[in-house]
Amino acid sequence: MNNKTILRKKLAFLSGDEAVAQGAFEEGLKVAASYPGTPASEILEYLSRFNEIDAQWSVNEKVAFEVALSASIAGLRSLYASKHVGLNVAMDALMTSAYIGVNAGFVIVSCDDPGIHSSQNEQDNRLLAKIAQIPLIEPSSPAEAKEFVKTAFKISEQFDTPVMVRLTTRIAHTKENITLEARKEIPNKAFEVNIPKYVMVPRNAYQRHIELLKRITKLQKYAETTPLNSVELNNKKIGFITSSVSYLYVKEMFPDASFLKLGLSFPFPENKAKEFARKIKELYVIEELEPYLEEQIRMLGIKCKTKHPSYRIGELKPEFIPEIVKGKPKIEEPYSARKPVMCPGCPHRMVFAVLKKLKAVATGDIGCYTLGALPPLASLHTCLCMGAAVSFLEGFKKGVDKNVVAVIGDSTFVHAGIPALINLSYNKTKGLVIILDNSTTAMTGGQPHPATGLTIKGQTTKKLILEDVCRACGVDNVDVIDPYKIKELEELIKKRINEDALSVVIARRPCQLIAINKNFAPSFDKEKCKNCYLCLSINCPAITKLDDGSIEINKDYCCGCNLCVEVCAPKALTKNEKS
Ligand SMILES: Cc1ncc(C[n+]2csc(CCOP(=O)(O)OP(=O)(O)O)c2C)c(N)n1
Repeated sequence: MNNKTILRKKLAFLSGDEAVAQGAFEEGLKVAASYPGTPASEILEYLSRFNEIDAQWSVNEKVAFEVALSASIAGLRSLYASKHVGLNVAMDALMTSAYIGVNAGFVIVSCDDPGIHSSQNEQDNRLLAKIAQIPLIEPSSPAEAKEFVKTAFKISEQFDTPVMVRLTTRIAHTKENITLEARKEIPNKAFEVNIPKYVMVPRNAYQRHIELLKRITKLQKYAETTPLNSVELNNKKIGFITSSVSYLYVKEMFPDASFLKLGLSFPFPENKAKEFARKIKELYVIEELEPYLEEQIRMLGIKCKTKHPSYRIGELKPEFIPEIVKGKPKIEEPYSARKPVMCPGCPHRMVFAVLKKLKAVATGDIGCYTLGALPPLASLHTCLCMGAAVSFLEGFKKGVDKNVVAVIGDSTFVHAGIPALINLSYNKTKGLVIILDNSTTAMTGGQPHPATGLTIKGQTTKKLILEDVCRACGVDNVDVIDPYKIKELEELIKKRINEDALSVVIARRPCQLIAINKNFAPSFDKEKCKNCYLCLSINCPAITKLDDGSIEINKDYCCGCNLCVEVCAPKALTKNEKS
């Protein structure tokens, strides 16, 4: 898409992620780097459409952060985006980036996931901005996200600092009509050698720490006057200090109240908060997750009412606000989400069926295959963070004697599994790692990664050969197998799992969502069916048990992988050549 096409449209219905990307594009962004993760993935996907922007999926968030930061130092406006936990991976770079500062504007977009819709935890990254001592911008809506990201670039250049723009799932994925504007072409800045600024050896870093605190003092003054922090004086009997989507929730429930709405919440506008508090009879602080605003407000000695600690867990909802104001604890609602399940024909399914049969203990990782932990498969036994499956194998091998295996997806292996595999080899650990290679990052929507040989712009590039990587890491046996060949798969896993060697089995078959299977649903002979329910053991959503106890194959769901045919002992299910 080029700038002219966009201008003709004027208005577009954009999500918060897309609005951030659009704002950054209009503000002259040149380089963007990210690693997929919900709810942040759409930012880079949107940016990748623009010829003016060099957008890349990096191998992981640390590398993405460093690519974007270095482009800023080299003089180009740049942006890093990730989900909240992605920033943990980039934390080492983040902390010292505050010391180094920037050259051209550098914006960090963190998309947090209150309520844990699709994450391993629900950490509140506002705290990370404070720890790193970088300005924190909190939009409340997609339209604000677009405007605020522009201000973020200006703050970054004015104060020589990385700036964090923090969204949450509700803002990232809510859609709103957004006005599209022309892109500003911002000239690149020249890179000037400045060793005391850019080389963080102890003496320089000490000096830069002093500079960092001076910068925070200046930003503190800015926070008092910027329109990002706005006061709405209405009914002074009740007032709220709030930020992010919480502002909209409170406004909906208490439209006549007074507000101090914080769009720049670190550094905290202390005087503005004190002045607001003086005018308000009953003051409340409303925020999602951690008591981040609350702590800063209490430190100023401002009297305020805050939420019951039970609201630190999960998302806020508008209907919670009156309850919070009444000082009531949260009433947990029953969890009613759809039960997640691997897709029909998912190539991961049979690996877990085999591991279950072998009663293996599987250290697991993050991806679609984490669903192997759910019954009836229930054969993935740990999941901590990306890459941990491989390092966990090492610890488990020290305690659990036999039948231990690590399972990890291809994208996750490239992200964080490779150093852990080198560690296994270096520390002489023997054991089996299974790489579930479905040739995509399926969990987050099917993004390419280095082992797919494709870039985000759909161009072919050098393809990382996983077999070669494993051998180079010091693995003794590297086998590649099609996980649809169930018997061979079982034999191979049995052979390798307790061998006195370090082995990797690459179970390779593309994700069903990228390689549409044209096979037909199997034939089902009800007469032969013994209701033994072996077919249910592989947890395929196309197979259901009806109320009368009989089995039904839903031909609309079935993709014809025929894995159920393999497990059907009475041979009631048979391969079908036509529908
Ligand atoms: C630090 C971090 N970054 C990103 C994510 C988002 N995420 C979850 S699983 C996953 C990778 C899934 O791809 P793969 O390992 O190939 O498994 P698949 O889903 O394709 O089976 C990603 C990027 C995350 N949970 N944590």
